[in-house]
Amino acid sequence: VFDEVCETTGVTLSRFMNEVAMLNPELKELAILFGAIDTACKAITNLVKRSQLPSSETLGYQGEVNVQGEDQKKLDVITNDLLKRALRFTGRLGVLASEEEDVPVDLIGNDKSDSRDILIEEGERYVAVFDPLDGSSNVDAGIPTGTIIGIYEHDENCVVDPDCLGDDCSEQEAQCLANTLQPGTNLVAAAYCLYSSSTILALTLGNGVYMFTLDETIGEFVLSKPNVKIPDDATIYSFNEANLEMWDAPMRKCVESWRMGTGKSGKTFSSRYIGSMVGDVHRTLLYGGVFGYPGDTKNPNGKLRLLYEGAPMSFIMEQAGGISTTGRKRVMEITPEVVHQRVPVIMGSKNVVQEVIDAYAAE
Ligand code: P6P
Repeated sequence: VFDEVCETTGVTLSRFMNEVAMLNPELKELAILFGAIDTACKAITNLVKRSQLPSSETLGYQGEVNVQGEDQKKLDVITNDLLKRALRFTGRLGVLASEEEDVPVDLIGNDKSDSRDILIEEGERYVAVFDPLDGSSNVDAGIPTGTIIGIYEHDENCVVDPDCLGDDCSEQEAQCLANTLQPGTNLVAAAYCLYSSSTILALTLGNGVYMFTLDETIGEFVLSKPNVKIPDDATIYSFNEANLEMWDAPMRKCVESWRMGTGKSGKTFSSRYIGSMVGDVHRTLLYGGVFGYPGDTKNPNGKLRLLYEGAPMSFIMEQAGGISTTGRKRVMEITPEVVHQRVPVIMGSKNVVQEVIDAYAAE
């Protein structure tokens, strides 16, 4: 039945997750989490679409700077709170980490501002890491943006006493921090939601990649592409070539060979880059090719964050039959030392990314 339902385009995301939970009882709580993600992404897509209306309250800057040192746009803050709240009220989360938070927010009694009690379940199962609105600086220009989410199993040793104080609290928070620092190979699920000409939610539970398109006439995500597989070959590369001179030599050589048609395929490539990871990765999954943000002399670890950008997107890419590497190492095998650690990412069609791996190996 799982295959039948999960191959039947048009089935809603909630029906899909219910089937998954019925056939895999141990994933019941994951299905509840995805119910919250479903709702949150519908709310975020509305906020993004309406953000350009003159009457919109969500335009412009919050007037704060986030832990990345970036000017926080109002939408960053609103979408972060929205996703945090949606996930929190499932009661299935022990800890979460977000690009907009400077330490993981422990959900056990940590935020008195919530009017309703936080449902506290013994031994919460999951840790969520997310970038609530990746590429948010593109919203004002109507360029696609996205939400990226990774879900790990939760180590129940990570408990923060709601009445803890001072050093005792920071020690407990440190324990929670350590709990979110898991390699991508520990991910039990990953998803992104693309806010573009369509709103598309792609997810993997470790058994293939499933894409759902928001049908606004019924207000539901419906299965549109079951078991997505990225083409093994294609002639599209997607990098910010302005940084080319600063890249590692093997990376530079590969892009130059693709441009000149002297790479393995013998064909010249097209360049496609929108500066919004979810949009660039989504196109790469469907059309093939390679997306990357390599390390360079200015930023040896590139720009993308390992925990809530590189690892979840690599999980989805690998589940679709692609490869995701730093050039020297599989992105999913890297254990973060700090929450906001950056990582070089080159991901896409296996025969194209293999050229990059071979070039680094030959250096
Ligand atoms: P650059 C958006 O700010 C982002 O984090 C990713 O979504 C995107 O892939 C990358 O940065 C773009 O960076 O330096 O090319 O503008």
